[in-house]
Amino acid sequence: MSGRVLTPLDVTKIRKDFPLLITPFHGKPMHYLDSAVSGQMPNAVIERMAHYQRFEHTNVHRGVSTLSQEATDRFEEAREKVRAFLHAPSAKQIIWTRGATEALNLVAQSWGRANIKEGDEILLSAMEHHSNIVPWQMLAAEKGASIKVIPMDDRGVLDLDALKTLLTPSVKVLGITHVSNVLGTVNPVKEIIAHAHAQGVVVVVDGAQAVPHLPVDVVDLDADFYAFSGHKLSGPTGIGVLYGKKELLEAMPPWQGGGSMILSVSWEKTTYMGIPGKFEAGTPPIAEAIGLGAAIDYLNAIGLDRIAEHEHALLEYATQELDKIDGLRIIGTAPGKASVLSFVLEGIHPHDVGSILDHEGVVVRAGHHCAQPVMKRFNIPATTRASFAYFNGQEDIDALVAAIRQVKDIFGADSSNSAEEPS
Ligand code: C6P
Repeated sequence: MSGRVLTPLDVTKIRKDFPLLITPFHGKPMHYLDSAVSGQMPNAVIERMAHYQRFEHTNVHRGVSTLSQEATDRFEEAREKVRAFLHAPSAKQIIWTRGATEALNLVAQSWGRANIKEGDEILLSAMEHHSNIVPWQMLAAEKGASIKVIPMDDRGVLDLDALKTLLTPSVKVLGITHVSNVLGTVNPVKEIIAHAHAQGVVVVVDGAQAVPHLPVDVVDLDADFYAFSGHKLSGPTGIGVLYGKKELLEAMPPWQGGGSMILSVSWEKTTYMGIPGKFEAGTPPIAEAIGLGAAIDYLNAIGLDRIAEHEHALLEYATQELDKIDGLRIIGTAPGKASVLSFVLEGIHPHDVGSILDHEGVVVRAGHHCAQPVMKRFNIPATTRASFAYFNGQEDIDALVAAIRQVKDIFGADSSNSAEEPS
């Protein structure tokens, strides 16, 4: 074991805010290394949501009751917290969605249907999550458009020269993940957006894996759209965000119809609210939005820069320790990665690795991570992925390394009994 990893955060203190993390798991200490699949919520978030449910709950933007007005105020305060978190110019540019997936579908269905036509091209990076592939494929099939892919090298670094060549006049939109959920690559989105804008191409950034790990300024990035999920940001499931540039959002048609998003409805004609209301049909996830606001307060109190520094130190330590294990190959070695560490063990299926780690109290994800084209690019069926958060410490990584060594002992030299990938 190496010496103590020096980081700016007091992990022992932070963990007291997470009952799950200090509760034994399979009779062993819990080592939660799966924040990329979903973060854990601190007590402050859980309690804020419970308080809303117990004492403040009703519907929002409906009626004149004091209760409704106060719930609306809390709901809109949460929107303002997201605005400040993303450094967006106006809270009107923050649209509530169910998650990153719904936010990306909103862009494809609303902006895409209005702006993509036959023969157009949609440019995506080779490391997109299915959420930033499938909505565009559906749109392309509907419109007779086509998809082109920006390649990456064996480290998981995008080929920016290829990007420049691919940015032809037929390209109308570029979808790019800020941070890869498999490789941990932090893409130079500001530079990529500048190249795209030089050709008049609209850029949709999938920020699902970025916002938990690095401060984001959508104005500085000049992103046209930026999407993320609350549950990867220490908030609850069921809430997500789409940020969009004002002029784009205003020009876009609504994508779902119903209550709340209208100004007036008659049999002859319906008129719609302005932004953000026109994109928020029906009763929204109110407690979840307020919970996300509480999560942002919690993270701000720790400090986003300190979180990034902490996770960087953990990632470096984990990389160094995993590199020492014979037969282990890290998938994704781009410089300046964020806190995701995918790996494969020679001759042992990632599902077997994940299961054995689980019994040792080490929670990781094994599979294709909803990024099958990335698996194909690296010619592997799956990876085991450890992902780090501000509540992880050196002991979590030491437990990971010890459990991987145990996997190797169990399988020994003979790995012929390794499981096949489930179909
Ligand atoms: N990735 C993972 O284990 P939703 O499901 O809408 O909250 O997030 C979708 C999504 C979009 N983009 C990226 C880059 C993501 O990583 C995810 C979710 C999880 O990697 C679950 S598949």
